[in-house]
Amino acid sequence: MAAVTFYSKDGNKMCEMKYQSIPHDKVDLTGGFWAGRQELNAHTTLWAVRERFAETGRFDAFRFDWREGMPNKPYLYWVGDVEKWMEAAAYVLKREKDPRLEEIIDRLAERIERQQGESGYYHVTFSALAPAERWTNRNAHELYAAGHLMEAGVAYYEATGKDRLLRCACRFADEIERVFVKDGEAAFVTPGHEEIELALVKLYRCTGEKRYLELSRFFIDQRGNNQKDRPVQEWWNSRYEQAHAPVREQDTAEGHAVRAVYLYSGMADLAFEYGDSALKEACRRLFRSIAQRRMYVTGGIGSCARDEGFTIDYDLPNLTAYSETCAGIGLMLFASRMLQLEADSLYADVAERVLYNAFLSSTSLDGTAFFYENPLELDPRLVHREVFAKEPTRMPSTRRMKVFSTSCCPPNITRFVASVSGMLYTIRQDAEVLYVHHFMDSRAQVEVGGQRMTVVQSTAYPQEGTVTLSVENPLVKRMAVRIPGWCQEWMVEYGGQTLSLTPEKGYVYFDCPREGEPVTIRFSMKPQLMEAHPAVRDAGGRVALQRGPLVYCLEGVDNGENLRDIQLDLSSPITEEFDPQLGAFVLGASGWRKDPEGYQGLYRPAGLPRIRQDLRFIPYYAFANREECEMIVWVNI
Ligand code: FUB
Ligand code: ZN
Repeated sequence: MAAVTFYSKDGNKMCEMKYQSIPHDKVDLTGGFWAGRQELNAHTTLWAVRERFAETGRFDAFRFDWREGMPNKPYLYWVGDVEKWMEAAAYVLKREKDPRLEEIIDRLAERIERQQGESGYYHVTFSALAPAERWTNRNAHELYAAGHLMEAGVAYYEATGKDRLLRCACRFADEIERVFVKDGEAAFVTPGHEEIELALVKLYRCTGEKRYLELSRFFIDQRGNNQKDRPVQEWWNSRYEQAHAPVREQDTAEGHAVRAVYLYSGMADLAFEYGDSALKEACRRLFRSIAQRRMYVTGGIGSCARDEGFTIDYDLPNLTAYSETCAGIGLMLFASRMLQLEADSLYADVAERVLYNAFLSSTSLDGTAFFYENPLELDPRLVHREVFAKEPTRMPSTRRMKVFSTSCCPPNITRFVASVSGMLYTIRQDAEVLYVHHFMDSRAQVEVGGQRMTVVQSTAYPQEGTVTLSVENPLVKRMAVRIPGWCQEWMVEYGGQTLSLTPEKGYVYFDCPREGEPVTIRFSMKPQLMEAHPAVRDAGGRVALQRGPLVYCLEGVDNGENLRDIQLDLSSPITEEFDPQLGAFVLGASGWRKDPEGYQGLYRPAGLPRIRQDLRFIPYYAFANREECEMIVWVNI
């Protein structure tokens, strides 16, 4: 049996078994839920983000002609926002030609090349407005923007074969190597906001230039390990940027959540490339710190708005949940990389939880507006309150917005949706096993030893739990299919028989089906009540409803005011009804609430009869698409 050719030459040298993702451009989404989302993303979301970015001056910033007194002063993150958009556009271009997109990117690439000058340095704020301040401020996002330039350059080259943007990225990487490694000229050693670490690995895999991989390792090894780096803000300690200890010694996910998961993704990449077991172990601990103690039932992470960060174990407040969209995306990136280090369904279970809940909720159903924060409870009365205190507790927005002043999330969403099919499969290094991590109606081309096998998934997941897998030209010995952590009943059928299988670390293994003889997997989608660990204060005495991977919520528009007062009747049957407008099942149940009649004031003796109420649950991802109203995930019992 031929082995898989790994991304890097070193990948094949490792003694521990490794797994490689089947890239998104080899996995076409052919129908169903995700093909629809990708279509909306390519034709609506990508352009909506482009228009908002144009209106707010983000594209013009690349002209370097902003002067004091003009509107739209270029801000530090802007270059990264546009570079993420370019990456998204490149992924769309991989699937369909669009000269308009190429024109936009080609123009930007020409400008970048021209403005880079001799040095290769590039940043819309510092190159044009404050050249003397280059590399003086660790929190200035220069390396973050460089990372996004690298990701965009690689994506555009792979989509079109045009290498101008990629060459710009390489020249910048060379300059960064000079400044940080060779000359040590910068006022700091590691970036305040991680991103460049994982981007340099991509640049290395694309160009084969080992110096880029080593530069990534330099930044990872130096974090929390040198005297020159200072906390990025005086009032934050070094946990904020994950520099409280050398990365191999870190046990808990700390600080700014987006920074953290971008770092951990880079660490996992390096563990893969170098076979670094200490890094891999640190990644395993950090992933479990998130998944087992610091993640919402929706998969959202980073519960505190003040520093956009993690706090302590089980501190997962609902109303003030931050759960930034980019943090959810970063967690999925981290999870996908962990699946290249070991076949454990924990990673895909977490990625799926984020994908169908905290990530999907970020985008309006029409694809044009976005949540930055994804809370688990909303009360417009609190969000809009006018109080005397200067800074009352921050409440997440009740409505999605078209653009933000810090608009990192929208382009991140569009690049992620455009490349989501890259999460579906990994193949074991010895090409013996193909792993199926996620279920989307799709057709994948898997290359093994110069030959090609096709894997077709037919499914209406996540609405229905049946997945049919067929293989053309089988080249692997076995397949391994994830049994989702939420699934209590499942079966695998082949050749008219139900196979007797026992999951190993969440996967069932069976012989690769012969051509023309599909395997059918059936997951029971029966709605389930979920409860949280007793230490999660805001879920105490409450349950959440889940059907398949989708977490549900109650909205005021269906269920009236004061959702916190509602009590679910656990003995009531849960009904399922397909709602064509939502494209999803809505769930019905019965409960009670206090009768508001008869209150003289705030309080009265308890024990008066409650009134019955029919309850209507919708998928969490669909909340806030109708009128502004309350929303709640964890419901009293
Ligand atoms: O700093 C760039 C982006 O802005 C971060 O990733 C987000 O969390 C927000 O702080
Ligand atoms: Zn964001």
